[in-house]
Amino acid sequence: MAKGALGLLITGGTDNWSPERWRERFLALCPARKIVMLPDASVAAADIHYVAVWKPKSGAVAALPNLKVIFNLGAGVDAVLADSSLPNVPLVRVSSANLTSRMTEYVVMHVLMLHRQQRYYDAAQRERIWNPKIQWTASGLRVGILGLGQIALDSVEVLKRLGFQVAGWSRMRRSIAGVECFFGDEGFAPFLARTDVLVCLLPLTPQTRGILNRKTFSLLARDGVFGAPAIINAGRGGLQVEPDILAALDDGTLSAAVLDVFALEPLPLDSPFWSHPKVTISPHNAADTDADAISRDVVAQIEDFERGLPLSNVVDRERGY
Ligand code: NDP
Ligand code: OXD
Repeated sequence: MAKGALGLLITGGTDNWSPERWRERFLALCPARKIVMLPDASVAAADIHYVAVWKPKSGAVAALPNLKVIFNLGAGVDAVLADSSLPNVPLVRVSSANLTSRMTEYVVMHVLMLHRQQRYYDAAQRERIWNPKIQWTASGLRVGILGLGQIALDSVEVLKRLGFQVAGWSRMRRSIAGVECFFGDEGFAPFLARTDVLVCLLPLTPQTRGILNRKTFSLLARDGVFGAPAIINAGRGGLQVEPDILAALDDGTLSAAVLDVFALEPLPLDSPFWSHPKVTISPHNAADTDADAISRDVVAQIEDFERGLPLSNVVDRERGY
């Protein structure tokens, strides 16, 4: 019997992330299975049993009557769940040690850049200014992480090892050695009140949308070493209210913003973030994904699924992550 086909619904991406490159990868891994880029008139919709998606167009997955599993090619599933016509089949996301350690590199690098005032030294170098600033110890800085999931837990361990005072905020109660854990609505304000650097590693859901807003910034600690708190967002652009970030930087509520993600990506050329002196941006690549490893995982999961074994990293559609 022919194996169920794998359809690809991949928006955007160049080089390693181009839809064609993904197709080549899957073909190399499972030559006996039909791999098609959808829509494809040469294959009956009923023969597609699996799809691998990245930001699929709304409605594109709904037209596949025998779909069994949707594989999202990244960790965040907000773009997939935004489609109200999504069939009710398991949605699998990426959760890998490789992605997690790249995210940890990003988080730790930017906490250290803020902590060691590296932006100041970059500017001073350009002006040939030799002016060492006060250097405080890591234990003097309170880092607070929004989200205590797969990615945050790894960052927490490295930040702790470096000596920072680390706290985290989650939906459910968590307990992590050496970390002050807060949860739910009640824990939000006390968590912010002890935080100098707010790192956002939340998924984008209806509950978390716009959480990085003026009210949130105003609740952050103001007695820290920087004088005013700083934020780092590597979750999703929809988590931040961008005019609020700009206003908070301009009136001194925030001392700095480090942003990897934006409401609109690519960031429009006329965005004030590009040239703002207190903003550090990167083009949504806090963690580049290892496409070869992800395709191997998708294929291994399909094979396990067909043997009757459970899928891993299945998203809880009710929770939205
Ligand atoms: P997880 O699903 O493992 O963890 C999510 C965490 O967020 C959990 O701790 C969860 O709480 C918490 N959370 C969710 N909703 C709420 C809420 N309403 N209130 C409080 N806490 C909440 O996700 P990952 O760590 O794997 O990934 C996080 C996000 O990082 C992804 O969704 C994606 O958007 C982003 N990402 C960005 C990348 C980039 O390159 N910029 C790369 C990879 C991911 P609880 O523990 O109670 O469930
Ligand atoms: C992801 C991402 O969610 O790269 O994997 O943003």
